[in-house]
Amino acid sequence: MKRIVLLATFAFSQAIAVAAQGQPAAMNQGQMDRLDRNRNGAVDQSEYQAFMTSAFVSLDKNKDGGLRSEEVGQILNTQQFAATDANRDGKLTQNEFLNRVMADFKAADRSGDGNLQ
Ligand SMILES: [Ca+2]
Ligand SMILES: [Ca+2]
Ligand SMILES: [Ca+2]
Repeated sequence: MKRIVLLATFAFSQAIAVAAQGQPAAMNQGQMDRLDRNRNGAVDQSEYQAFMTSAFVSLDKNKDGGLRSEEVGQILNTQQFAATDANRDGKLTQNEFLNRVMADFKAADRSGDGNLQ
């Protein structure tokens, strides 16, 4: 069960990275490098959060401060959207989005040192 969650969240993060940068490839070393702003070879929580905050803004095409299913239809399926929409109002706020992706970060950080590498 835990393994399935990790795989799903990793795919989710990759999809966000691709969507934000408009490139038709999975998250690769070049994209990891872009997240790694201080070039220490690891992506820490603040780097990841900064990236995801900008991803939220670029995904919010109509600039209403929320993501509706049609805005993220290419990267989230119905189940993933529902899992992220904590208050079930059909819209992802920046808080809901960041809560989800930062939980993904912690899940992906298997060593628990606050860095992804
Ligand atoms: Ca870093
Ligand atoms: Ca929107
Ligand atoms: Ca919501």
